[in-house]
Formats: sequence, C-alpha cells, structure tokens
Amino acid sequence: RTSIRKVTGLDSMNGGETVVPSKVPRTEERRPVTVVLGTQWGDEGKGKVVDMLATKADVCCRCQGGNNAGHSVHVDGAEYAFHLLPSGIVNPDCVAVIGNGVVVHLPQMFHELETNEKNGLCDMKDRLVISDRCHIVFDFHQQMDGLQESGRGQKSIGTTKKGIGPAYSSKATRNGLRICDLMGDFAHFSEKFRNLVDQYRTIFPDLEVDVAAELAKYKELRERVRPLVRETVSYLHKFLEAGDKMILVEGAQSTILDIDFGLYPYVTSSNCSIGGVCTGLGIPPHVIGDVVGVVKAYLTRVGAGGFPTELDNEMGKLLLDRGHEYGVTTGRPRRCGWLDLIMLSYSNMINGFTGLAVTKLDILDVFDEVKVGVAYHLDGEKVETFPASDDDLKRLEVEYLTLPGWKTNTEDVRKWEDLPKNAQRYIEVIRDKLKVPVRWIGVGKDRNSMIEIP
Ligand code: 2SA
Ligand code: GDP
Ligand code: MG
Repeated sequence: RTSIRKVTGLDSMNGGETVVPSKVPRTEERRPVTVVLGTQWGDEGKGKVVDMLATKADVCCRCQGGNNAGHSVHVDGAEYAFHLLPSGIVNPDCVAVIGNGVVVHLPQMFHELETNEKNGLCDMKDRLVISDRCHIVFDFHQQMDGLQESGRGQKSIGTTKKGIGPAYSSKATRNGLRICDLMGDFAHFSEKFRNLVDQYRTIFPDLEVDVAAELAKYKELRERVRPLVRETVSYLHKFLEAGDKMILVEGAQSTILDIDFGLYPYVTSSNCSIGGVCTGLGIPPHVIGDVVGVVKAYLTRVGAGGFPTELDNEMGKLLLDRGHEYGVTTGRPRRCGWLDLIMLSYSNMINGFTGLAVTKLDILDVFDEVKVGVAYHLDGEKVETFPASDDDLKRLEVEYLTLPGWKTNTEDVRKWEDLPKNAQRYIEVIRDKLKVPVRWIGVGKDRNSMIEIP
C-alpha cells in the first residue's frame, strides 16, 4: 500500500463536472485514499489525527453524520472545534469536501465557518465543496429529535439533538430534501418542504414550524450555498485519477456507534465504519489504502447504553478530569472506563485497520496500575464475539489484564525509545491483541504532541 505523499496545486482540479470513463487503475500500485476512523464510542481524537495527516493531503472529506460530530484540533496554542467541516480544512492547501452521505444543517454550517474564520482560519469558503446529494437537516428535524428523546423517557438514547436521526429517517423514507432540490426550482422545493412538514405534523402535533419564515430563510441560504455545491462523485474522481493527489477521509462518531455494527438502538443513524466511506463519497473500495484506527488509551462514551468496563468511581472521575472528557458539541460529561480489547478486535474485523493511532496515553500517566478488558463472560461462559444486543452487553462480566502503571509524565516524549517501559508494554498489548502496528501515540492535545513510530 502506498504511503502518504505531499502534493499541492489544485488549479487543474477545479474544472467542470463532466462524467468521464474511470482511469483509476485497479492495481495495488496506488491507493490514494487514507481513511481515519474511530474504533470505540467516538471522541478518540480523530480531529487531531486528521489534522496531522492533512498537512500532507490535497483533499479532506467527511462522508457520514452531521453536526453531531465534535472534532477538536489544537495547533500552536490555537483551538478549533469542527462539527460539519472536515478537520483537514486547517491546512490552507487542502480542499474540504462534504460528501453525499453527510446530512447538513446549513445555518449551523455557516455559523461554524464564521466562528472558525474569527479564530483565524482563512479562505475556508473558497476551499469548501458540498455534494448536491447531501440531505438537508431542518430545524424541525432537530425539534423532532428532542421530542423523540423525551418520548423515550428512561430509554432515551442520549442523542445530541442535532436532528441527525430524523434527517436520515426522512432520507430512508424518501421524503427528504437534498441540496440539489434547494438548487433547483424553488417553487418545487417549497411544495416538497410543505408536504414534509405536514407529514411530520401528523406524527408530532406539537411540532412548531413557521413554514413561511423557514422558506424565506432557505431562499436566502440557497444563494449563499450555491457557490459551494458540486457533483462530488466526478469532482473526487478527478483527484483519484490525477495519480499524485492524497485524499483523506475523516470518519465521524465511531464503529461502536455505527447503525449496523454498533449496539442498536444506542447508535447514531449512519455507517461510521469503513463501508460508509464508499457509500458516503461514491468512491470504489480499491482506491482505499491506509485505514487508520484511532484508539483512545482508555474508553469513553456519551449517551446511554451498556459499558462493560465503565468506572463509576473515583478512577472514572480522574479520567474525566484529566482527559477533560466533555462533549465538544453538547458539553455533556462523558462516561469513562478501561480500554476494551474485545471491542477493538471487533472494530478491527469490520474496518481492517492498516495502522493505529493510540491517543491520550498521557492521561494514564498518574495511575499505579492500568487495566484492559481482554475477555467477556456471560452466564459463566466465555463469549467469543462482540454482542449484537445492548441488553447482553449490560450482562457481561469482563476479564481484565492488570498492568503496572508508569507514573511518569509522558507529555514531552517524542520518541518510542524515550517512553517508560511500562507505557511501551501497554501499547504492545494493544498491538499484539489486534496484530496491527501502532504508528502514532498521542501524549498531549497539540498537533505536535505525537510520537511517530517509523
Ligand atoms: P445522534 O445525535 O443521533 O448522533 O446520537 C446518537 C448516539 O451517537 C452518539 N454520538 C456521539 N458520541 C460521541 N461524540 C459525538 N460527538 C460529540 C463530541 C458529542 C457531544 O464530539 O463530543 O458533544 O455530546 C457524538 N455524536 C453522536 C450520541 O451520544 C448517542 O449515543
Ligand atoms: P474526536 O471526536 O475523535 O475528534 O475527538 P474529540 O475532539 O471529541 O475529543 C478528543 C479530545 O482529546 C480533544 O479535546 C482533543 O484535543 C484531546 N486529545 C486528542 N489527542 C490527545 C492526546 O494524545 N492527549 C491529550 N491529553 N489530549 C488529546
Ligand atoms: Mg468528538
């Protein structure tokens, strides 16, 4: 598989969108797409890893989810939070693509652009491209998300209330409105919008929608977004064909939140694992090279559902405090626990990681000993597979491997050989269980706080 190459210069890529026969060879020679995916319950530090890899990328894409995501990037003391925009947009030479699989709340996207511009990022609108096939998240989808959550009572999922489930549900029931609808005949768009609201009002009579005001808002938004809209399948294909471009894909949420492979119904509404990359961008599998799995050195979860290795005690509180484990989108505290290697093996089976980035090792610096979950037991029997059902997950007992802590500050370490032996051992346990090389180790939130293993 090819390694990552730095190539700049996009002038020839900005042309028309004519569909041409594919010239991307089906060989092992070049696989220009590198994918970064979450391996656990999200918030592993994907934003940081994407930002680091994007310094060598020509394009950075989002392929699923919406502005439920919260990806933090820290560069030279500056801090950025991304929700819909691909984190690679920090690199001024990188084009950012929001692919067809993403659901887009346009007002919040423009707000995110403005906030980051105020924080010092420039020319973002000139480098942002949105697929005309993206589905639109409306305010009423967000209202519905809130109503559905309160209707679930004790069984609420703990969504971000960004309207993600309702928007994907409109997509699946084929009532959704897409960016291409907004770009087309506005009378037609308005009629579809009214129909959609009417349908949802029959299910949620409490839904408050000022249809005229919403349509007026979208009439204005459509002119603001028009310059960014493209047919992104052929747009990306030109980068694939160029032969010297690197395309980076940023997964949002994570494998155990995937609608198919996560612990349904405590999942998000998209495919956050490798399959979502092809369907959410319209690229064939043979162009994918590196698949980087981002592993937080311990485990966190926001939202409801089982959590076998959860530490509902002082140790969990220490992880929360040291790791600043609060939602980037909602500000909610995250639940914390020990690393779960059974979960990681399952995640690896689905995604086929070619390398791992283990983040937040520094957060474990103060522990006398650290534990990792190595096997599950259910009703006295060893369980060989990751359960489909959250009910089963809640009943599991975890077998742990206990390792000695390193009780040394690792924040300034930049080389593998300078890591304390016990920290090296911790990383080796992950590597050996997954049989996947650990290529990066995060020891701080800044872009440079990374140990690269050649
Ligand atoms: P949703 O809103 O319908 O996608 O929620 C469904 C489940 O997916 C989880 N989810 C997330 N988990 C971790 N991080 C996410 N992004 C934010 C962050 C979360 C935040 O980076 O911190 O700010 O609270 C994210 N987005 C969705 C969610 O908790 C539900 O379990
Ligand atoms: P994402 O959703 O996967 O992009 O992750 P989030 O941004 O939601 O959460 C990860 C948090 O950990 C952010 O605040 C990052 O700045 C921070 N972070 C990432 N890597 C490291 C690391 O190696 N060490 C420390 N201390 N913080 C990190
Ligand atoms: Mg996050």
